[in-house]
Amino acid sequence: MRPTALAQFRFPAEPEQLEAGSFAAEVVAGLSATPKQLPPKFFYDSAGSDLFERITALPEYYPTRCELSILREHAGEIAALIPAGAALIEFGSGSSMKTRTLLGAARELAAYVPVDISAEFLDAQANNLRREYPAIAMLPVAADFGASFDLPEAACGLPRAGFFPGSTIGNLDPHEAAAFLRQAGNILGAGGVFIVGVDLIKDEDVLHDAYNDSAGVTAAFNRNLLARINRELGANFDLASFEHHAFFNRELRRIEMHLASLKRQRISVCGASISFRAGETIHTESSYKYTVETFQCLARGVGWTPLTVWTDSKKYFSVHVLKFTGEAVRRPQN
Ligand code: SAH
Ligand code: AVI
Repeated sequence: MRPTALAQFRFPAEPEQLEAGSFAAEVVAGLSATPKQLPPKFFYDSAGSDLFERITALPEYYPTRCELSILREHAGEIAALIPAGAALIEFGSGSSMKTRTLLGAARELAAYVPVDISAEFLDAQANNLRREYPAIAMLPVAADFGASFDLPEAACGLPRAGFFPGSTIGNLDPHEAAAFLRQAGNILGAGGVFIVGVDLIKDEDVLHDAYNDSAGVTAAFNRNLLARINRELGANFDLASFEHHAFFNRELRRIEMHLASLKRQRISVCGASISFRAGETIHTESSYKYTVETFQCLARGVGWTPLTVWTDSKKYFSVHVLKFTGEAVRRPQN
């Protein structure tokens, strides 16, 4: 448990006394809202990152296999788009498993900057990558890619290319996705190339099964959020009394994940008392699905010109190559 979390646990605070933007403040605000919701970025502590890795290997979870097949098929073309001596900046890098297809092909890459919110997991992955690719400077950044963050100094003067696989962009609401793409344009600069993986709308049974796997790993990933709140904020969630729900919301074109309370109950977290009706849910994640056209339209709206798009043989997943043709506004330190 981190010292700040321990302090909050020992000295229950009024919600307004919690540090703005902190895990504690966002959790209390999300659980006090109607309907209850928590940002999906909080899934990813070390345990959550491990569980996500297990999800990627599940037979039902097609996105990882489909995207990898596209990246393997087009690794040479993608590598050719990355300027010599560039820094490759990846947003939400996780285990960097897919990036290895590019690191192997882009021989003249100077640096790799994996950006991830899961700090311990990120550090461990960076150490593995240093051993595997000694010629590339590994410059991990533990940060929320939705907020502004500084690039490591060693990457500042280099040309840049961006990578955002996994359809992690689908975990952002469309207005957040647009704001994120705009900010990525500022980071990558005028003419910068961005490779973005985006999951496609498809048969609803395929979508449903991907988020309701028979081994229950996605359910454990979802519940880990409550376990993390217990661990770090001293809350008293009884995990067995919350059920994993995941379904496709056709109107909004998104999978929604929820945790549903199986009974009427009250929990306490950071001095706040949160009551649940039987059946009431916490909305923990949306995973938006796009068509090639709806994603390109979103990107165009914030200054990106689509150059190429590839899909896998089943047309389940897409990998887009975008070029920033909007006006870049660079922060002084970057
Ligand atoms: N890119 C990998 C991992 C995808 S899982 C792949 O395609 O397999 C999503 C990753 O994004 C996780 O590693 C998670 O820790 C990270 N992440 C999610 N929200 C984030 C945020 N707001 N800021 C930084 N990293 C985030
Ligand atoms: C990281 N992200 C794109 C995954 C997704 O499919 O939305 C996270 C995930 N949630 C449940 N399973 C996987």
